[in-house]
Amino acid sequence: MAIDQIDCVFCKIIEGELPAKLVHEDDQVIAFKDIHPKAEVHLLLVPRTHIASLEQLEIKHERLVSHLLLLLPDLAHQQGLQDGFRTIINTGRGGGQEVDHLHIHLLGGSQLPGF
Ligand code: D5M
Repeated sequence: MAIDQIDCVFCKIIEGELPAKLVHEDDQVIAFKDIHPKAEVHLLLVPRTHIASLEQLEIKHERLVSHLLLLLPDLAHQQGLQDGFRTIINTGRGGGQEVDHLHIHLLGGSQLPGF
């Protein structure tokens, strides 16, 4: 395991070493409830592969990226978000990223303020 993965909280969830409220898992991605929800529904979609952030994505991740994007509406509907949802990817400290493992926030369930 690479050094940056050893202390990665999301890698630990993926490995089953930390608990999480999973709502989806497949061979490429897991999704679970955010521990500090900012909306009625707040999920995190996380690739099983440790990729630190959007800036580390490469062309070889093309299939994974489309899989992540295509999963979003399915998960939103599964969570009862028929009226829409918000997605956020924080990148780097300047972008508000706290966990250095690429993830997409999926939020909804109450009227979110305009952005
Ligand atoms: O968002 C990182 C998000 O990860 C933040 O909303 C809290 C969430 N988080 C951190 N640890 C956990 C665990 N253990 N379970 C579930 N959710 C967690 P960022 O975009 O990096 O600022």
